[in-house]
Amino acid sequence: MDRDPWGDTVTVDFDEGIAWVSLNRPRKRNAMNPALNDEMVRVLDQLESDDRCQVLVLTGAGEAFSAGMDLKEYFRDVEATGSIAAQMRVRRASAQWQWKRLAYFGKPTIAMVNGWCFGGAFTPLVACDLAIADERAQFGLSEVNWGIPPGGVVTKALAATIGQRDALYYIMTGETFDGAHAARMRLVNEAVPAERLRERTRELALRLAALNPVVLHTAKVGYKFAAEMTWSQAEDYLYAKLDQSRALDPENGREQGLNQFLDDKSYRPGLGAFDRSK
Ligand code: ACO
Ligand code: V55
Repeated sequence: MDRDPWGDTVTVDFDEGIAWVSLNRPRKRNAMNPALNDEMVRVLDQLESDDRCQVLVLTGAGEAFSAGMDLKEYFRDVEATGSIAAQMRVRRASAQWQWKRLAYFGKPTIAMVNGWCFGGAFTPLVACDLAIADERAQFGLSEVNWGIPPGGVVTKALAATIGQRDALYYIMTGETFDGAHAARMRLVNEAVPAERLRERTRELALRLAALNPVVLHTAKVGYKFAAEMTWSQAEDYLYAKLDQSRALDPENGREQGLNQFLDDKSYRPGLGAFDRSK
């Protein structure tokens, strides 16, 4: 397995087309400080054009996925500088990787929630296309517990996944819930026992890695943008996405798919994908 030396707040391990990206401040429960946010912007930038990354898995080193924003370095220390420009800069880097870059990343993304997931960590969690959690991982919107309403786009991310009753319950009480409950609320796709977490994530990642990357990218980006459009805009945009996918696809997958079903009769699209190797 390759491992690249990026910096010390994030690690990336490459294996089988999967880039396993770990937030790496285990002694601070992977709390996101400005250094980690800056490093994640660079990591996503590089992985976007790295062929060893067909699918990105985001997880955390040690016991935590991420304990949210670093209350000392992201809030107190930045405020202590008294500089509005400094505050804007750290907020921008944070938003940059946590949702702007991650949500529209050029390859499929899976959040593998291995432990604690608090506050600001909900943003990259929801920005990932899919999510698998350890059934015993603990989640919480702990902002109210220490005295702020959820900021950034944390609340927006909740609104994009779970329903209003559950969202307001956890936003307003700050209570924790486990991975199994996160799956019931559809904050994550599935919750599995800790010992199956990595294997289940790997299996899902390999399935995605086997599919046509241009089609997957246009499909996911199409879904995310269309969700914010009117129906008429969405119709026009999604047809444009369809044509873009066809124009960009070096494999000419659409023709292959049609030929193998209609002419060769070698597979059924309803039951699985066509053979990309032909
Ligand atoms: N910001 C800054 N430091 C943190 C954070 C954080 N979000 N989370 C953990 N740490 C630090 C602790 O201060 C401690 O540092 P130290 O060893 O230098 O004293 C170290 O990480 C280990 O933390 P413990 O609390 O000792 O670890 P424990 O395993 O007992 O508890 C837990 C883990 C529950 C995650 C706890 O650390 C915690 O409550 N963290 C804060 C969670 C939170 O509310 N995050 C902010 C959400 S709001 C937002 O993101 C905007
Ligand atoms: C939060 C997250 C932020 C922020 C303020 O509630 C609060 C979490 C990711 O940025 O700037």
